[in-house]
Amino acid sequence: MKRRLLYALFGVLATLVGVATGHFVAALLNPASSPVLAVGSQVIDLTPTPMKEWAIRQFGDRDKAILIGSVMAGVLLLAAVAGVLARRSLRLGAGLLLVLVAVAGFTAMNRPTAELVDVVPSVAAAISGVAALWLLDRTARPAATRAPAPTSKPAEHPMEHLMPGADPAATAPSRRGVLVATGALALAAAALGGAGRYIGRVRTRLENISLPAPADPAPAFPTGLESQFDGITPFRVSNEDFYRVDTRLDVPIVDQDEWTLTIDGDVDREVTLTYDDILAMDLIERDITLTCVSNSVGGKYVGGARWLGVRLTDLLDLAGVGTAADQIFATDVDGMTISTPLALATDGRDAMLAVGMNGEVLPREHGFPARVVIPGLYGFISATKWVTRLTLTTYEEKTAYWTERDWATDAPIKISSRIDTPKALAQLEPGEVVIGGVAWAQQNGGVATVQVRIDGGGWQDAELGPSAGNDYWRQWFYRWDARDAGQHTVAARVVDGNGNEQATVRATPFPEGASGIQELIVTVT
Ligand SMILES: Nc1nc2c(c(=O)[nH]1)N[C@H]1C(S)=C(S)[C@@H](COP(=O)(O)O)O[C@H]1N2
Ligand SMILES: [Mo]
Repeated sequence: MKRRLLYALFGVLATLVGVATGHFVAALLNPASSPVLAVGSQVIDLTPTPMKEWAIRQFGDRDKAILIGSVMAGVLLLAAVAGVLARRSLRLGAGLLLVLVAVAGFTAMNRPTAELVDVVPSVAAAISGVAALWLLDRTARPAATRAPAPTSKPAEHPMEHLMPGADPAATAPSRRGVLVATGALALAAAALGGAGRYIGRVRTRLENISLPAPADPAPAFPTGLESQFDGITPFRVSNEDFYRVDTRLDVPIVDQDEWTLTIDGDVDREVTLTYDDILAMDLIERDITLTCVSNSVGGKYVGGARWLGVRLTDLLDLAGVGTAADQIFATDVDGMTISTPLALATDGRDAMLAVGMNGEVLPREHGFPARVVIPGLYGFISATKWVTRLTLTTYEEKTAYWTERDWATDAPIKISSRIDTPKALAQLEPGEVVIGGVAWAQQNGGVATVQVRIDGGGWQDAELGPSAGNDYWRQWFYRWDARDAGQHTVAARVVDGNGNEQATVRATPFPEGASGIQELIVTVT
């Protein structure tokens, strides 16, 4: 029993060595070809929509960490089985390990943009994992049984070589040897894993790029309400704090000198532009609020930023759009696709291909070298990050990633408000309580009013913070005279410039965005 446990540990350790080696080699070649990431990404793509929804609801931002964790847990369980098998037969154990790596390698090679080199990390993982298992097995096996000396009498029982030898002193495995080998391999795995992460971080620095000034700059950015009231989301969300939603486990590392953007499909002439070509065009600067279809009412997948980029219509004009197309089918570096209704993207709104965010080079998390940003549409039908291709085509002809998963194709953002302060279930001192948050609408109406309702009474107008245009959210606050001790409900809604009120009907994020009124309970002490 004890030996079985020891061998289970061997299997796990050998696998960790393999995974760390694969991750390290991938960091040098192509981070996305790391066996763990390849398998994780595949799992994301294969996960049914309701389960994905559940994971986002359940785990929020940690959904990816939990996914990688679960994949690793599953793999390590199988690794332990491989170890136990290796006690009986090293070949069998190593065979199971190889099957595991083969699945990962196959997955890595199956990604749409995979190249032949992407198999290298998996091969490295296989070699080092099996070598580690062999080494561990060698140190743990009694000497006499490792290399059965040619004897006149062949073994009669297949298990005989596992039975205790005649001279226990000569054949007993050295406990120290096992300890040393285990320790050394654990260290090696940690070192390789750490080095892989370090290389990954170094490779993601973008310090040396400088962006040109906009030909069409945005006006000076007003001071937000966060300077007056604690707890209201900053009017502009920093790049570090900006929400991130995508199907990627790691951050794609795209070399701007190798990157190109191609505009093809139903066009007069196919156009391919380099990063420098884009930077040489007239750049516009705009304050635009981005939000995710997966945001629940009151949720955090929404943010305001200042974007720098070229007008989408300027790009499309270079290619000359034909008459048949009704969608822009965008493809990212990894082959992931997002489709946008052509009519909405070209109706005069400030749709752009962004290269800068909040005065900095577009961060890798948010789509470096370039991403699409379109006001008024949810990110999943507009905001393609790491974009490499815009294909003018029809919905009939081509189906994008989320369309295949039954999400809507036409999904304008729903007008909504969020209460940032007080927090749900807050305990409040009696007296004046500032209720505050953010609200957003469509560009044709903008946020006209935000209203607050206490304990189901009438809707009271809140005060709005400064405006940065209709494509951008507004902050708001309301001074509530909280006199009566006990529980109270606080609700908020937005009304847009066309008189449309935020919908009261509750809808889930799937398939075209959540709706309803956010209401929270607080206690006045
Ligand atoms: N390449 C790519 N672009 C993508 C996605 C993605 O998964 N892959 N997710 C989209 C979704 S659902 C949203 S809401 C926005 C989020 O952009 P952010 O992560 O910069 O906030 O990016 C969009 N662009
Ligand atoms: Mo999204």
